[in-house]
Formats: sequence, C-alpha cells, structure tokens
Amino acid sequence: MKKRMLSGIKPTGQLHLGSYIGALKQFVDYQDEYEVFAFIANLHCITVYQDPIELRKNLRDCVALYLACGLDPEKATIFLQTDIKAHAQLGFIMNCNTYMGELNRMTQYKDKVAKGEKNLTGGIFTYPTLMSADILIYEPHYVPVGEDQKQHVELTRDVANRFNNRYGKTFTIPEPLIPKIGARIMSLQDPTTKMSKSDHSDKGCIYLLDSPKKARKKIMSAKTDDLAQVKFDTVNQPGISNLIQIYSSLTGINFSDIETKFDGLGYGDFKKEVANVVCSKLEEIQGKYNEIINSNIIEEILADGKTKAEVLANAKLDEVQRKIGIEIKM
Ligand code: AQP
Repeated sequence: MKKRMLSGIKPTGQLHLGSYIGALKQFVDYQDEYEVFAFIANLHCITVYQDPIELRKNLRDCVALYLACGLDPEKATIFLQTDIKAHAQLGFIMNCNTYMGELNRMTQYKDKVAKGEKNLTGGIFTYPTLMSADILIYEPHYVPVGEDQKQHVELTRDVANRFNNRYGKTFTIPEPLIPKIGARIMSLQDPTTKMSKSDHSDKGCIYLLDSPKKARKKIMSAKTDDLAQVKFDTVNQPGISNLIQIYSSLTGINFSDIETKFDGLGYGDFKKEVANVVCSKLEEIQGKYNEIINSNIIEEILADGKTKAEVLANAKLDEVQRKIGIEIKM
C-alpha cells in the first residue's frame, strides 16, 4: 500500500516561485509514489484580514495553479479546507491539547511580535493547532513543507505523541519532508528574507502568473554582489546562491556543475540563463492555467476531493471524540 502525504497552501495572494519550488513541485513529483492529499488552506489565510473579493479569486487561482503545475486529480485528492468541517472541530480539540508555552515558542509568531506587528489576531497565535488537525486527521506519513513550516510539523508530532500517550494510539506520527534544494527561496531584492506572497515590494517575488517579460526584468535586476563569481555561498553571496537554487531546482543540474558551467562568465550571462529557465516554466504553467481557469473543472475537482477527504476526516474525528469522552456513545 502507498504511504500517504498531505500538504496545503494558503491562498493569501498569488502563488509564487517559492511556493512552486518549496511545495507545489514536491506534491507533483511525489504523486506517483505516494497517496497525495493536497488542500487549499483557506481558513489559515483569514488569520490576517483578506479582502473577500480578492480572496475568492485567489481560491480559484490556487486550485487552477495546483492543476497547471501538474497535480493530477486522478492521482491526488484536491480539496478546500472549509469543505471538510471536521478540520475546524479537530482544530479546537488540538488547541485544547497544546500548551501556551509551546505556541509562544513558534518562530513565525515570535518574529511578528518582535517586528512590532500590530493587531495580531488570536488566529495567528493558535493556527499551528489547526495545522496539527489538518495533518493528523488524514494520518499522513509525510508532510512536504518549506523550511519555515518545519517547526509546526514538529509541534504536530509532539501534540500527537502526547495525545497517543494519554488516550491510546490514535494518530500516525508524521514526518516533515524538506526539499534538499529550494526549501527556502529568497526574495530577489533582499536575499536574506524569504520570497513571500505578502512581500511589500513585488520586485523581489516572481508570481506564477507574472508575464515572462516582467519575470525576466525581476531576475535581471536581482540583487547580487561584487565578487564576480557564480558560487554557492549563502553567507557571502546570498543573491547568487538564491539564483543557483532556483536554477538547480528547475533544471535538476547540481550546484557544482552550475558553478563549472558559468565559470568565468559574468552575472549578466548567468541571470539571462536563469531567466530563460524560469520564463519557460512560467509559460508552460500559464498555458495550462488559461485553459483551466475559465472551465468548470475546478468545481468538479473540489467536489470530488471533498467526497474522498470527508470519509477519512469524519471517521478520525469520530474516533477522537469517542476517546476523549465528548460523545455519549463509546
Ligand atoms: N520562499 C519559499 N521558499 C520555499 N518554500 C516556500 N513556501 C512558501 N514560501 C516559500 C512553502 O510553500 C508552502 C505553502 O506556504 P503558504 O503559502 O501556505 O504559507 P507561507 O509559507 O506563509 O507562504 P508566504 O508566501 O510567505 O505567504 P504569506 O506572505 O501570506 O505568509 C509551505 O510548505 C511553505 O513552506
């Protein structure tokens, strides 16, 4: 029997090259080997205010991009988080099995507090417990994530172990799966920070729906250094190292072969080649996206995904509720 894998993406904005390399590409690469469950984490995105009209559009775009990037609904179960009500219900139960101290240690939350971000919601603080429920409810063996989400999968493992010890074996303990290359694609303008949907300047982020012309311009003006060598060295050459990672993950060429290939050439030549590879990937994705976005295939796939996911999720929630004593029946 195939091992199971689960992952989700928040539709907080347009998906970008970091979402593709760190997450989406992995779902696609693994869909033959594993039983993949891929969901749109629409509850997670409302931890920060979203414009409802934009959010609705992003939801459709996100599903269309899952498909355009190569996720095959015949192989993977694709669904909306809110279509499976059991996520939120198990989320509250997980919330009650997680300590404040554990949530206080979550780096993403601590970073936001340290940056002095105002009006942080309760949802931002507790979302790792909903994420635990999202994962545990399907009992996956693996959870492919970028580097930034590893800590939340580790919390999930701790909470699941605690629950199993308290109430008897209920959950499979999942393992995070971090890509060897591309676990943290950085901003093109500030290669010390992650490429993010919520980047203030869009120059550092290549969106999957950027026109190839725009994407090329962003790559050609990516921040580099004055060492004039294509070398993977994240400390002294973070910008060039980021471009090497992007190039490597899209072509499959390893870092040292890339260094050899561009030895003696200028950054302009290297950037041009990175731009060629990125633009051809964008063209391929956008061609498929344009076919999908105006069809009603999106609704059909989500309805099908809901039917498949709901059976597993409801059964697991029922088991949990009986074990913790909140059901009258045993
Ligand atoms: N830059 C990145 N490099 C590698 N992996 C990344 N991921 C996101 N950005 C990068 C991985 O993509 C998956 C889905 O992430 P998400 O969109 O649900 O949340 P996020 O990590 O918070 O993404 P953003 O773009 O930074 O969104 P905002 O700005 O809304 O917070 C995860 O596995 C993530 O690791």
